[in-house]
Amino acid sequence: MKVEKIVIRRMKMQLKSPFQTSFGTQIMREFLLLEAYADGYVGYGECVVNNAPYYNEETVQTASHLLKDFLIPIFFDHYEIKHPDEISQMFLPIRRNFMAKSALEGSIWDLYAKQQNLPLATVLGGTKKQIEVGISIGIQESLDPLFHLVEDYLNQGYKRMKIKIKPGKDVEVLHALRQKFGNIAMMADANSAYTLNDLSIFKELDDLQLMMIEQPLAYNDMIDHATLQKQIKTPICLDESVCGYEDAKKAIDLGSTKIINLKIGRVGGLTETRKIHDLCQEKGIPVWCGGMLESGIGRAHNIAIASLSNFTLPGDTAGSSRYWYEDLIQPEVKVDKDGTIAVPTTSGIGYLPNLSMIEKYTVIKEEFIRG
Ligand code: OSB
Ligand code: MG
Repeated sequence: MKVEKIVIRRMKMQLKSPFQTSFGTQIMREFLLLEAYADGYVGYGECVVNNAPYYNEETVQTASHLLKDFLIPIFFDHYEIKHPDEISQMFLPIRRNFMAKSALEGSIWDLYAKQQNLPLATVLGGTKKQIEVGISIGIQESLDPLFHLVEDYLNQGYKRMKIKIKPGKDVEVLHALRQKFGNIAMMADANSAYTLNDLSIFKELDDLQLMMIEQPLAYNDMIDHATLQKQIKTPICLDESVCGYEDAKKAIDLGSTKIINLKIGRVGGLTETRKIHDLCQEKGIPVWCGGMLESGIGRAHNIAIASLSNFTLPGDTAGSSRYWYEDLIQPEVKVDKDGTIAVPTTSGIGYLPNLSMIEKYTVIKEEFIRG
């Protein structure tokens, strides 16, 4: 495969409603879309960064710098590639910047699958025909709107409710949901808002039969999470702390995590995600696919990877309409009444780009042609 041209688009899309986590509130999504051109095919990738470095250290600016000045030149230096697995090898000398790397790799995976005339899910080794999905619900001002959201999402079929928490909005909120909705599948995501001094809060949460608690402690910690896990029954699920295969291995060996939320962008791409998936399968650690409020392009990549067999828990890949008035793909991602999304059976990501929508939400478009 010889890629002739890469296009980076800086995108700006407004969410239907603000999304609040313990690190802030988001209404505008600013991210990058990548297009890779070869032999009449176009591969699409999404760089799931934000305009501010609150979830991880990357931003739209740092990712476009890395892509333009390092990753695309390195990629173009290689005359031809046979398989997308080669890309993470090429990028090894560049430290971290996982979301930037993942975006370019993702566009090449889509391109590769299209050239093979196979679904991306299939070339990744996915076997499931549909994936089970839950939904991630942001922090709400009061209980009433939260009750309405949960009721609505349960009616839509979502298989588990993930409730964002922060100090002051935790035990009481989750307890109220248990009382109102009974035995629903429910978990919490703290996005690193607590420390080991909050042990009493985690002990109270232990009585609420949560499926898991996601990233309760520091974004880069593994030691304190292991200490905490020894003292609570609720399984800990790491998100922010796992930025690659080595992290996953260490976290599992230390006992810092019993479940892993896998995000393609956070770990540097599909190749790395699959390696972590295989490791977890070997070690008996279930995984599920997280989200970064993606457009349809990134969402389609999530659906493809979630078709692998050790994605045994419902993920955060909700339908397009949960986020967007209009999405960048056709058809939009739809969640069936039974809380599943059908894995596409057409080639590549399996959804067509909606070119007029992509143009509409493009702020800056830059082209890079192989020299
Ligand atoms: O921690 O999983 C997270 C969104 C942005 C940044 C971090 C997270 C999230 C979500 C939303 O929980 C997942 C989604 O619906 O895409
Ligand atoms: Mg999370």
